[in-house]
Amino acid sequence: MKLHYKPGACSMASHIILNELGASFELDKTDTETGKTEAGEDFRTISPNGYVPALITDSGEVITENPAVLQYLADQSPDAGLAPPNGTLARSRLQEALNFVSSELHKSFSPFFSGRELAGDARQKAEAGVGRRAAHIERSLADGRAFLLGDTFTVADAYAFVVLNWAGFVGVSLDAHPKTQSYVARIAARPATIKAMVAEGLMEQAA
Ligand SMILES: N[C@@H](CCC(=O)N[C@@H](CS)C(=O)NCC(=O)O)C(=O)O
Repeated sequence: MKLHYKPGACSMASHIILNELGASFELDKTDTETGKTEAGEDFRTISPNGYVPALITDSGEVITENPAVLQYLADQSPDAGLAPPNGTLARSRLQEALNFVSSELHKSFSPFFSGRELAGDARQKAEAGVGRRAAHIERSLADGRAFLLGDTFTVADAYAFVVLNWAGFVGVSLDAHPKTQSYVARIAARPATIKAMVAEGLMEQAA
């Protein structure tokens, strides 16, 4: 398999999951602005929408969209338990969480990455948008569960982690959401997460 990724972008969720699975994979650092892959290909000929992640399967299929890529990876190794079995209520809960992260939490960060200066009212509005979505994560963790679906880490947690981790990067405080802060720290400490962050150049390997 090959993962087209951009350092620290949402594609890091799939990178974390590939590490969690101990899968054999290649990485291709892809510049979504120039549209060039690390291997020098035109990324739009691989994935016409031009954004990451794009996963190339061993049979050469291209899978895009975070919820689809993440579930595909989990389903390759069902024994790893990174997604509940298809057809169960728990699987619907996973899809509910993935879709929330994708269409609500992830997109609430869009104003910070638009390339335009974000200040004053516009910034306040954007921060409030992130805060409302973080409040939903906080409510999901209210019963003391370690992860979004309960006590088991799933692909939705990898995706939620990557997006929530952007808060620090764009200077949005999560102090009003202490369970969410602990959740982010818990996932940041997983060996698969550390490995992905080191490989993407976001942190240094501990001595
Ligand atoms: N709907 C897509 C959105 C992916 C997305 O927003 N990717 C961002 C990085 S987090 C990207 O590649 N942006 C560059 C661009 O849109 O040109 C998904 O869920 O996979």
